[in-house]
Amino acid sequence: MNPKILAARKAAELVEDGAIIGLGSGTTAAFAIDILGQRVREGLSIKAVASSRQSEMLATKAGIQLIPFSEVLTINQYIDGADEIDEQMNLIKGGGGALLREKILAFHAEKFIVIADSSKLVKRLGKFPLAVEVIPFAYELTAATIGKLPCAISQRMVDAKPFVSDNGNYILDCRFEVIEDVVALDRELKSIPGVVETGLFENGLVDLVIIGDENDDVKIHFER
Ligand code: A5P
Repeated sequence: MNPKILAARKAAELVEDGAIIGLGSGTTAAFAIDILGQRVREGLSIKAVASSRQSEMLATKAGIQLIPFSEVLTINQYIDGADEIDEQMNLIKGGGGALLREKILAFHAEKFIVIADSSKLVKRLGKFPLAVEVIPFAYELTAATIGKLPCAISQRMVDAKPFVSDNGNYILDCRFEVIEDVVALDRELKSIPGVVETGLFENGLVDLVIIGDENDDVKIHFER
């Protein structure tokens, strides 16, 4: 079976009746939304908030009730994928461009459950380009300053036009190859005016990492 489905299923099994769930973005999170939808049709009662317009649409299609943030007192579990997971359980996220909303949900969740296939496990972060969300105003200046860091930087494009996030911002993909200090780099990038958020999720945000592999095995790699 697809290892992403194995991880998504395991996470969906942890969801209990009455929970408020944060829905992540990307292909692995989409499997989780689909499986949660099946559980809802079988009688599970949950409410949800989503980290992207795409996931909102998937949740609606799956029959999961979405609620406005004004009604959210707590997010019991936030379930989302990752692009890279290092040995300390720091993450790179944002391959789908939803990093800002994802980080907001991960930060406020009681439990952040990361689901992925084993290809996402790396010794150190950095091969996957780090997404940095920037305000369109003067983004050329913002990009030039980020470009002074040891990374290859490119603006994310779709059909030869700038990719625009759900928040109306641009994404700069920064390939560092190796990120020595996750917290320091996140802080340094966010000290540049115009940078809204980075795809670096430090391990303090993460509570559980579930990995599916090619041998149909699913393992919990980290539990806080
Ligand atoms: C979306 O912005 C991302 O953070 C995704 O969670 C990440 O890119 C993982 O995506 P897949 O589950 O599609 O591999």
